[in-house]
Amino acid sequence: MKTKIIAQNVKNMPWEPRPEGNKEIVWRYSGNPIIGRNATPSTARVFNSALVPYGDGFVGVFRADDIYTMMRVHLAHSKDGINWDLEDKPIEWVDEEGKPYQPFYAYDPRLVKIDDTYYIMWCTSFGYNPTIGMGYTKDFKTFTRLENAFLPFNRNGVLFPRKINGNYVMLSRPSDNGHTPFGDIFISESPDLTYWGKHRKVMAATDGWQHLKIGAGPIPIETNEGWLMIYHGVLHTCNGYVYSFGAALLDLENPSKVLYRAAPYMLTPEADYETIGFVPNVAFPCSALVDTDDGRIAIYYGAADTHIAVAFGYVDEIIDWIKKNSKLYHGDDNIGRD
Ligand code: BMA
Repeated sequence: MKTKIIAQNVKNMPWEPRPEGNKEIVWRYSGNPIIGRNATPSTARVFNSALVPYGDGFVGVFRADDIYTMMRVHLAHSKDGINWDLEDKPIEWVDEEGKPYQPFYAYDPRLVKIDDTYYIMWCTSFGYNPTIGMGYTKDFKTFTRLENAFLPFNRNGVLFPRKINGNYVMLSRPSDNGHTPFGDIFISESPDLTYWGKHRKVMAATDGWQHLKIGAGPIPIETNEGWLMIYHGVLHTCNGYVYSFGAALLDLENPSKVLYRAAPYMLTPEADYETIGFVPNVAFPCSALVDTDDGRIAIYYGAADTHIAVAFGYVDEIIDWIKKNSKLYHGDDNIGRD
């Protein structure tokens, strides 16, 4: 392996080798979708979700829309990363004094381990408007909410897995209250996860599969080539939005700077479980596992707002592919604040 990866190592990776003759940069797991409709009595659909290695298996925070079509986040455990035990009740949050503090709704969670703490970001309701909710757990039993990171309207808050130049760093996508018809990726810093500032623009929606809006996906993966950022991009068709995903490399010390950005998508909805469902044509990645020894990667994505699916690849190949197909757009070259 050429690339050096600094991330939470996954030994017992869920994995399937590239099918013979497959030339795509990432390939779909043949057992997709791994979880879907009516997984528990209270949950109708389980999709955009995040997980990390934990103990001798995995733990995850899963987006589930319930039988009233409310957006919730539930805890789930797995031995192999493929078969999941999903709790029927949503995660119950407390505030920093230990008093119950439940969000009105919660969706599209991300999950990252920093030191001995697991941080969860999600799209939360703040005065019934969406913004980035944050909290942490050390044991997946008690979940403590922190201050909401940003003012409404915002979505797709993704914390980096370590401080950079002394500060926590978070990607986000300022938006509006509906099915937002715009959106670029921004980055903010905080010394303490309470006060956020030094906001910069990372990159903008451009053309083709990512012409309408973009949003960060899994926790960025640190490599010697830069931060590997997998993100979703949206195309507006006459039949609605199509969510694909692609990848870019961000500067290690200044991740508001895009080094390379692949022009084509990595994956666009093609399989039935991506094109048919509650919201057809959605592939929405929120999480990735990596084996830092051999660079295998498993990308978890929500499919058609109905199921969870997995795609596999190699970090080495993805980085080569990004560089070979890179096209930087106006706004990617660290204009920061203009
Ligand atoms: C976005 C979010 C995602 C969803 C996507 C497609 O705005 O709400 O949770 O997967 O739309 O419906």
